[in-house]
Order: sequence, then structure tokens, then C-alpha cells
Amino acid sequence: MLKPKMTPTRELVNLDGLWAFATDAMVGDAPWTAPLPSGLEAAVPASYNDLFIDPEIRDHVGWVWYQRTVRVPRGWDGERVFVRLDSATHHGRVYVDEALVAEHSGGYTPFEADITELVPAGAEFRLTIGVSNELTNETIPPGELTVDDLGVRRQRVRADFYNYSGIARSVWLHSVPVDRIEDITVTTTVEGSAGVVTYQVDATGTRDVRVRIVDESGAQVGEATGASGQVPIPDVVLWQPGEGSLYDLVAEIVDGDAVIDQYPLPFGVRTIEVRGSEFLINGRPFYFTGFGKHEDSLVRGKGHDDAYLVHDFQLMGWIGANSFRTSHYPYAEEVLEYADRQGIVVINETAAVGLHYSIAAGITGENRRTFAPDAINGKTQAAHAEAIRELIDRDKNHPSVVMWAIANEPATHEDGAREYFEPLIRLTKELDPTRPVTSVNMFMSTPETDQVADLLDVMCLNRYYGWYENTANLAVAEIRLEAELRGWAEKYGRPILMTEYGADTLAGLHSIFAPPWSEEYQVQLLEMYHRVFDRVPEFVGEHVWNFADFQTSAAIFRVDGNKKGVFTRDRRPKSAAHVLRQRWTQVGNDKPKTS
Ligand code: BDP
Repeated sequence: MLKPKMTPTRELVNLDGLWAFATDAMVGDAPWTAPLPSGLEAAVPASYNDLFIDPEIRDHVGWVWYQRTVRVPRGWDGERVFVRLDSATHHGRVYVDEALVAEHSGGYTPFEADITELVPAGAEFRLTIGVSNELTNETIPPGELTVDDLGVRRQRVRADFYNYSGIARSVWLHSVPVDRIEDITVTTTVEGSAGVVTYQVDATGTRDVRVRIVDESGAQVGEATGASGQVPIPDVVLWQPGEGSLYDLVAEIVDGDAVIDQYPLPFGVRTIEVRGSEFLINGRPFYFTGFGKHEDSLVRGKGHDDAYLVHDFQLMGWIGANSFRTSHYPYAEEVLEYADRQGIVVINETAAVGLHYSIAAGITGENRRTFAPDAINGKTQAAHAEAIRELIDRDKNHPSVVMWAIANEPATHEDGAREYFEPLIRLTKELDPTRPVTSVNMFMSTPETDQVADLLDVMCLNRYYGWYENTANLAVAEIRLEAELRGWAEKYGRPILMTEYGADTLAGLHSIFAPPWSEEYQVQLLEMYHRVFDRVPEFVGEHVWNFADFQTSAAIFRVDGNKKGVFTRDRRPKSAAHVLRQRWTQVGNDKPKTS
């Protein structure tokens, strides 16, 4: 789905700002499409949870309603008019006055509604958006709805981050021509000093299509006609980690000399390949340094914020990180566009987190089969397939995206995992044959027990030796970690990436004895992991968990959230940040020497 854009043939009105807001309890039996009665206003984009001081709003389970009036610009007569949401977490419904015009499940991908027939150009209408945060065993991510002893509905999530809900990204009103470009797909290869761009333009109607390729100075460097084809770029400037060189593919549908629709798509020319145990970008072994991140900040929750985007990337640049993973859901499109321009490498993940029903068995006592009719079942798998489709559809053209992670820490050691994952991995590869595919592995899925690893291109491991296991015993943790990594290398011979490792750390807690939670322990744990990484030749990268402290549901092992950040939630460095900076600014994009 193309991001709405202002072009010579398309126009755009941003609908962000303050919207009337109410929970379903506040609306009661009244129709939610009537003016909302609560007197509350909510900021868009932002999760609603932390905006208000009322715990009943913060922990509300079910539908909430956002409302505002919108006027269609009078000049849009004869165009098609759409309302587009960049996301609604987790289910969205869009009403134009009383009419339901769109419904969507999946909290981190966009959807839109064609409202042309309902509102003429120049007219005003009431736009009501419903958002539900309910999660069940058949949604992505999965969760459970329960009712407590007082009859209050509760949402249980199976992920270690707060269930922030609402409209966390922008809302748009946009116009497109009746005959228009609906989608563009660009893939690239390199032949000698030339780049080869393979493109496909999907358009409505039977008009002629032409494309031009324009470099960053605005000079045209290639052109072609037809809905699909190849365009060479002589003396191409490659997109490289650290150098986000981009081109625009300007697609047009034309009628003789008249341009009916125009859409410029930024793209980069680069190649990705997994060869043996190496991860190659532009034919050169790449070593990942960086983080698993979250979209998370004070007050906004998961609300997208360009200021945090710029600041987080500044901090990643300062520390020498060349990459991050969009743990545990697709991030705002602005993040990927910025990564494209900044030359930051991205592992792009679906929202399939929590497909593991006994991960916390030691704490909760719950020990259930994950792949079962009353747990992760065929309907969950269908929702998961749709999540993969929507992610690839949205993000396929971003050069920064070098790999798809289709899940985080599913129970891939349990019976049923192969039947569940094999079709999803196949689907991902069919939808995008150009990028490697992974599923991020958790500690119970070892080289001996894992049932899907042979289907994956890269072994992405989350490991907590020295934290959840061998707590406060880094010497033993070092031996266990190395033994396991060598086990993966020996069995599969594929690249191994540590997608999570780290320790909860209370900023400001110091101790000469370096106990868990102290800044010293975080430093010593990371240094121990790095010694091991540098001894394993198949190792291709390190993503510390997490970039910054983040909010979670209340739990006895969480102190106002997860504190494994290298930066605090307000982005101040802990001691570990300086240690990482020293290592990563030296390592660059190359693997540290194996000792
Ligand atoms: C991993 C999860 C991550 C958690 C982390 C932790 O992938 O979401 O936040 O552990 O416990 O299991 O800190």
C-alpha cells in the first residue's frame, strides 16, 4: 500500500491534532457516531493510555472512540477521496457520519477507506474512529480476555511490553485520480558498476505507464515505458550501511502527453545475500551492531514522534550502532524512511510475539501446549499470514530492510511448530524472494529441540545467560553461552545473530561487587557476551536488549517497566552505553577478529 503523498496529481490533508475521545463505557447505549458525550480530548498520534490520569481509561479493555469533523477540500471534485490510518492498535473501525466504511485488524499496519461516494468535495462530515485493544488466542499478537473477581474485564498480553492502544500514528485525508497507480514494487541487482532496477507498477484502468529514475541531485539517470521492466543505472551509487544513497523511481500513468497520475518512490540499489555463515550486503560481509528497540516514550506510549525518531538515531550514531530490529511489531513508516536516508540497517518484525504458552511457567505455573485448538490454532495462523502480507506489502521497497523476522520467541521446540511455521516461511519467501527470513528464537528452542531452524536463513537468538539463567554467575554463563553458540554453528552452519542479550539495570545503582541490577553488572555481562561472540566465527552480529527502558504490564519482576535499556526511558546513557560505544565505533560494519 503506497504511503499518501502530495504529488502533481495527489493531495493530502493531515488530520492529526486533538480529537474528541470516549471509552465505550462513557458512551453507554448512545450511538458512538453521535457527538461524543465525555468532554475529553485525546492527542493523535499517541496511545491514549498515559494521556489521562484516570486508571480506568489507562487499563480500559474494549472499544474507545475518537471523533472530529473534517471538510473535504472543494477542489477535490472528480477525484477519489480516502481516509487513511497509519495504524489503529489493535482493531480499527472508521465511520463517515453513521456509515461504517472500513474495518481492520492488526495494530501496526495501515488501512484506508474510499469515501468518495459519501461526501462531496467541499462538504463537511463527522469522522468517528473506533479502536479496540482486545486480543485473543486468534489475533496477532495473541492475548487473553479475562474477568477478575470484581467483574472487571482484564486483557492479558503474552508480551513483555505495555498494551498501548489507540491511534498512535497519523490519520490522513487524501485524494487520488480515478485512474491511478495503486502499487509499485522495486528490486535491485548490481552488474559491474551498474545497478539494475526491476520494477512493477500496478495501476487501475488500461493507461500507459512510464517510469523515470532520478538521482539525489535531481538528474534523470534512466527511464522505461510499460507497467514492468528493467532499468539500468550506469555508475550506480549503492545504498550502503552508513550511507543512505537513494534514487527516486517516478512512476506515471499517461494519456498521450497528459500525466494522469504521478508517484515518486524513493529506493536504494543494494544486494543482500546469505552465503554459508556470512550475511552479505553488496557482496561484503556485514556485522550487525545495535539494538532491539521499542516504540515507547513517556506520555505518548507508542505514539510516533519525529523528535524521538531523530534523537534515537542520533544516539545510535553516537554509540556506533549500524542497525536495529523493529521488535516486536512493524514501526511507523517514517522510521523506515528515515533509516533508508540515514543508512541504518533494519530487521523488520511482524507483531507475532507471545506464541508461547509456557514461557513463564516458572513464575505463573501455566504449562500449556502452544499449538492447540484453544491456543495458537489455524485462525491464528491465518491472522499471522495476513500480518506477514501487510508488512511486506508496506515495507518491501525500503533498502534499509535486510531481513524479515516473522515472529519473536515462538515455541518452535513444541509439537505443531513445524506445521504452523512451514507455510508461513514459504509465504514470506514467495512474497519477497530477495530478503532472508528468520524467526527469533528463545532459550527453550536449542539446536537439539528446535523444529523449524532448518527452514530459516539466519539463526537469530535471544539469550539471557547471566540474567534469567546463571544469575550473578557470569563465569558459568560464559561457558554455557559459548557451548550453545557452537552447537548452532555446528548443526546448521548458518549466520548466527544475537538479537537479544542484556540485564535489567537501575540507572544510578552502583556497587563494587557488581550485583544484578547495578550498572556494573550490565557492563560486565555485555563484556562477557562480547568475548564469546568474538570467538565464534559464524557470528554475524549483536543487538543488545534494549535500546532504552520501556513500559510493561505490572509484574513482580518489572520495576515500572523493563529496565534493560542501555539508555533510560528519557534517553540518558547508563555506563553500558560508553562500553558499547568504545566497541562499536571500532568494529564499524566488520566482524571483530576471531581470537
Ligand atoms: C525476551 C523478549 C522481550 C523481553 C525480554 C526480557 O523477547 O520482549 O522484554 O525477553 O525479558 O524474552 O527483558
